[in-house]
Amino acid sequence: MDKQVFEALSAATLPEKLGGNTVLREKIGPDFSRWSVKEVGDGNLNLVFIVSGDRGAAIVKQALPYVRLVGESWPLPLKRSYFEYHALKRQAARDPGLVPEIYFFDESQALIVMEFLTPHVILRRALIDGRQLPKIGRDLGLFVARTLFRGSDLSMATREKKTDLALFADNIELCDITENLVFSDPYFEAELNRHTTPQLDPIVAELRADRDLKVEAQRLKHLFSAKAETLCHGDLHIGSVMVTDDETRVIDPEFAFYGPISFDVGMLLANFWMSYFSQSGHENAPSARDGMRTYLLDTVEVIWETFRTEFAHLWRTERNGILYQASLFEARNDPFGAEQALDIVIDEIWREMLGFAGVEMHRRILGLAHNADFETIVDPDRRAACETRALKLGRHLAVNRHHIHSLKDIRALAERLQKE
Ligand code: SR1
Ligand code: MG
Repeated sequence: MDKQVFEALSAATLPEKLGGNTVLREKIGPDFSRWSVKEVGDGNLNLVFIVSGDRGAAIVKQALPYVRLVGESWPLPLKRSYFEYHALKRQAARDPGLVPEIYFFDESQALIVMEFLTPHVILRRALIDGRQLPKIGRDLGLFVARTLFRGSDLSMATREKKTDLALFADNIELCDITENLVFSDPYFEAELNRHTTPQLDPIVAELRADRDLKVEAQRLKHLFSAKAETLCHGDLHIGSVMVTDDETRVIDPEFAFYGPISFDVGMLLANFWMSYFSQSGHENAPSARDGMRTYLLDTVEVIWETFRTEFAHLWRTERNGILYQASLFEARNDPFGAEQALDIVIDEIWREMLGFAGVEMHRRILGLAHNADFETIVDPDRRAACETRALKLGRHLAVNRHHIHSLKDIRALAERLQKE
């Protein structure tokens, strides 16, 4: 295969194009004429193939030079594959076992060959189906704490961090997508917006006229663009997580960038709250999914508590970067100084995290990129009822984030909205 000229693969061309690759032959089987290939990509951007053969299987993920969801009219650079590769490498080092193993990366073809996860399914699909996964709360809480702490100035050597910051600073186009699609478009009549439920028109008009909400969304955008604190996954929704009852894997960090620690945490929790409100659109009888709803709110609490506890543990045991150096406090024989600083740092993450969660809930209903939790609810009245509750909680989180002090309060509001 010509290393210089990019060529999009298809199920038909893949065996011949990649059949000479020694890594693939070893993983899949030496005779590529016996490989079977299935394109399974259902995301917004890329091609994803499962390639299987006599020896085993692998995933081949290839970026396209445009946004798959929209088409060639929206070009998007292939280099996102390079950022995904580098992010996966760093995440594997920072929280071993939580991301798929990479077998091979070809920069010119924007192609990553990686472990085929089976019998894993996408977490979003599992939650729509009403499945309760016992390990995800703890696994995801640890993942965010470890990757976000260990990718920051709290942990990294300053030269290494600044070099890495420069590397990921070039992921401009994908940050641009988030800057527009998450923080701005939902709050005015942007061209790409689509809300598929006309019953939402009145609340959409209300939100777009809400000055406090728009100001908060821009303050959050300011944090997103300016607070280069750590290497974020950048698109940590429940479609970026694959699960079995025993295993959790985080995939797809092509939106990786240096941003606020709170960003990934907020995106993740928002997706559990949306799943919570979508459940009544998938149940056959009222209260049929009460257990699932309780599980989802419990999982939010497990994620946050695990994140907080692990972050505090890493703060006490691995704080070797340029921030809040232990020597600063120890020299003064002040063991409580670092604990006081930790409380302040966690409190700031909490307040930012709530805001990011709020705008993520809005953009998945009002913007371009929707999620299947709501989209697969066939009855538009039921869908509108579910989406309205999510929009209301999102508004509360974004606007009142400085006055919300516990997940118990958010739980009470979510349960109240659910009964409306
Ligand atoms: C044009 S890309 C739309 C969305 O898909 C990705 O998964 C990100 O969430 C992005 O915002
Ligand atoms: Mg993705």
